[in-house]
Amino acid sequence: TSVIHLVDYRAPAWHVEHVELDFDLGIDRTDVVAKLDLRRMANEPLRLNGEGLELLSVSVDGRQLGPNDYILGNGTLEIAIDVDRCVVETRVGLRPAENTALEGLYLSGSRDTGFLLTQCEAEGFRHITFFPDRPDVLSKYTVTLRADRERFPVLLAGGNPDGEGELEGGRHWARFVDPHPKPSYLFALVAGRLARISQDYTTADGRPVALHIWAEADVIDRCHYAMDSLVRSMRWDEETYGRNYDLDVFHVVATHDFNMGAMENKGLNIFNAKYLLADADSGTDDEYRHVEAVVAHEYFHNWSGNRVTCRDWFQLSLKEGLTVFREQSFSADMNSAPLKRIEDVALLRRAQFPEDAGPLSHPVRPAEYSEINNFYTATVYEKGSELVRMLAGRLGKDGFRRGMDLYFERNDGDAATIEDFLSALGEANDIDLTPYLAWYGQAGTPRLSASGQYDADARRYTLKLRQRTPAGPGQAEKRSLPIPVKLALFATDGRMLPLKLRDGTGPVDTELTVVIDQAEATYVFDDVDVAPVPSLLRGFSAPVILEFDYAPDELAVLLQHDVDGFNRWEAGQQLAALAYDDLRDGKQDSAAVTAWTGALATLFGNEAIDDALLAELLTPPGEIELVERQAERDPDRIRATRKSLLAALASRIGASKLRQRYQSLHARTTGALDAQSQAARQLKRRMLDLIAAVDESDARTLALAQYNEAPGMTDRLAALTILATTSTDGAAASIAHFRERYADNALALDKWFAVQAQLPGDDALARVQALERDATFTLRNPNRVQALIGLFARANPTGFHRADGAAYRWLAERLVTLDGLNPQVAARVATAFNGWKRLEPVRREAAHAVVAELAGRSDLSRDLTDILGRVAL
Ligand code: DPP
Ligand code: ZN
Repeated sequence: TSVIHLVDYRAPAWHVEHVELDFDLGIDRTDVVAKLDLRRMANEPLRLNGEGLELLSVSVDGRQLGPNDYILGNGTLEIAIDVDRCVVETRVGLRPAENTALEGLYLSGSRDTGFLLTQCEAEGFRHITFFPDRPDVLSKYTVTLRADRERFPVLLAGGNPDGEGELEGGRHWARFVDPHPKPSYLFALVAGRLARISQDYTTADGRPVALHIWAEADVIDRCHYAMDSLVRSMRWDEETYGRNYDLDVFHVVATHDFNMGAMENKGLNIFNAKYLLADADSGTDDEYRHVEAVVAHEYFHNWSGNRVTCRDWFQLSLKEGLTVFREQSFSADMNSAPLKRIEDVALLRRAQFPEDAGPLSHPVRPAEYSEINNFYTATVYEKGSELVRMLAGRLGKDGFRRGMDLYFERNDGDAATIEDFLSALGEANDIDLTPYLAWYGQAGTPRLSASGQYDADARRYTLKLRQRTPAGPGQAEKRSLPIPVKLALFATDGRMLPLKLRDGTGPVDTELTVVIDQAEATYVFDDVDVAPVPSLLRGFSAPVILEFDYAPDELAVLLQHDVDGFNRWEAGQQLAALAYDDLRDGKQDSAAVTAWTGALATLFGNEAIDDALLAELLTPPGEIELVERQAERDPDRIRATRKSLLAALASRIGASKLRQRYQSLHARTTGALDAQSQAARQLKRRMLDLIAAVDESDARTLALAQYNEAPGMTDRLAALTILATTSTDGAAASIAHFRERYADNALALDKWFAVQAQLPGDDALARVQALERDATFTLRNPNRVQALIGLFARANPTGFHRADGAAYRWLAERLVTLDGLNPQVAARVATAFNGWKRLEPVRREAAHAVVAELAGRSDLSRDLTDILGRVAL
């Protein structure tokens, strides 16, 4: 397979100023006529990308070409042209119903009732027509759709509507004009029977906009929360960044068949139903928050991605990291900022740190790729967002806004690079941000080691910081990066100490940020009147792993007193990890175990603490994060040790107190969506988990009642999970009931698969195999595949990593079948093998055999081959 390198970038040889697309739509057969208005930029033949297209005709300036007038092959149509401007017209045939890869034009749902839609990012447009399918070719689009009126009553494309009418034979047409030049990956169309909800909106700069959310009739009533989120997102972007929407209509469409979460096509966002539908009966609290976040994310792309797009796919994080950052800030403003930070960092640690520690590790801006679809990763998205957060922190609120204004102004209507972004932010503030470029080019999670020394006589505290990034694929030597470390010093009684940094400028405060940009740095604080406990990397000020040799009682001080909500939680996580290590080594009553359980027992009795924060504090790191801390992983041992950690906490608090708290929360449980009600449900769920750790049968009794009385999905699913994890037999009736009750609700059924896919232990594989035989399971639906196979492989360590390797062999078989249907989804599931090298020897050997065998095959897609090739190295 060919590898594409960032250093080989060359500007496009031809621009497409304007494109006219004409679709004659049908499920089995769609014809596409594309008329490209071309302008030469370099002395090269015209090369258009095209894959899987049946070429029917091609003409240049009205002259039909014969097969000897062009070269067709290897995914390109090459035409030698000797003028500088011309119009090339191609006519191609497509077969949407046969498209199981869900890239290009395809059918969602059944032949009788489903609808047609497109997915073009990253390189799907070349499956629709011949085109220079690269993000730095920006064109104005005019799109005409024609179809049978009865079968396809709704016709949508991006841009503003520009006429519609009747045709002969029961057919009709609709035209759309997009005045904003855009790259081909932002093209979209939708055609079929869809219902809608609508709302009028007026932008801050006075433009009336019609907002429409479309979905199949049976789910349209579940789109109201998405509409509400959309309106709040639009206002927020006006208020926070001064960005207004720029078309007369904005469409959002829900589909059950989608490879990604959602897609920001200009004026026509398309969503995986999972991130658009939300109703109290079938959506959990988490899902409401996800809908709010993803609706905002895709809307925010209209500026960070669409108006200013990426020069090439290496710059993907330019739009994704930035948009995730914008989305996270929005969610923090809508909900609780510290809780949002905890959630985001937990995700980074669960998804990005492991990715960056294995063979699939890559920089936020990769230097090379063979299949770009495999770079829609946690690194590009979540770590990319952390980099923007560091820059925003460096510039401050007003400075960051100034920089963003300049970035949008300079690059509007253009395709930009990470350098363009940094230079706009920097120049608007007279600050040189180029040192931060190194973060974009260097993979791996930096380790920041810190040590402190207090000199009581001199009343001086000396803090030493050292940084080091481990070697990774293709990068043996790592450089030092600028790492902002926000810090404070606490006295053991919880007082924050004034910080008088020697040689520091700035006023004396209780919190400050130092930036270490060398391998080592030393900071001296004067007039420190007691030996302090440092609170470092507050708010998670940089995406690094902090190593500081805290004594358990020092962490307990921070857990009790830190006013930075994130660091308070973090102190608890660190302390829990120390307690975990002790329990693993058989030290039941160690200082760490006592300090962790003791501090939490005290917080548990503190009425002032918010229910949601308490629930987070009472949750130790998950199995996946704990796995990352071990040199050689044995999932069974990790699970057992984590269970005893929970048991130690539960018995320290006391079963009766847990039960009491559970009952009082349960008594006031409603299905309401306000923050307090959600927090109560979350804490209740923690109570149930903790009760289960000391008294499974009591937990089951409570869970069964909770399942039966649940006012909504959050309580119902939490109860089902407890029932199923504490006793699979005892849960059979509830599992059957759930299956029956939600038989017609695809997203709820996904949860039914997901709960069972994650049940631990040796029976897990057999259970998953039985679930594959359920009438509703299909490899053709990405959500269903992720719910069962994806979660089993990624989120069920004891089940997937069976010592006999049976689950590895089973997954390999499924990957091959899945690859024949949908390469993108197969490749994503295959990333579950990323960590195989750090398994204990027996499992490692079993995984290796499977990975090597798969990687040696020559009949797999480029997507899957790329992942396997890198994982096997
Ligand atoms: N649709 C994906 C996202 O918004 C890729 N652009 O992140
Ligand atoms: Zn995005």
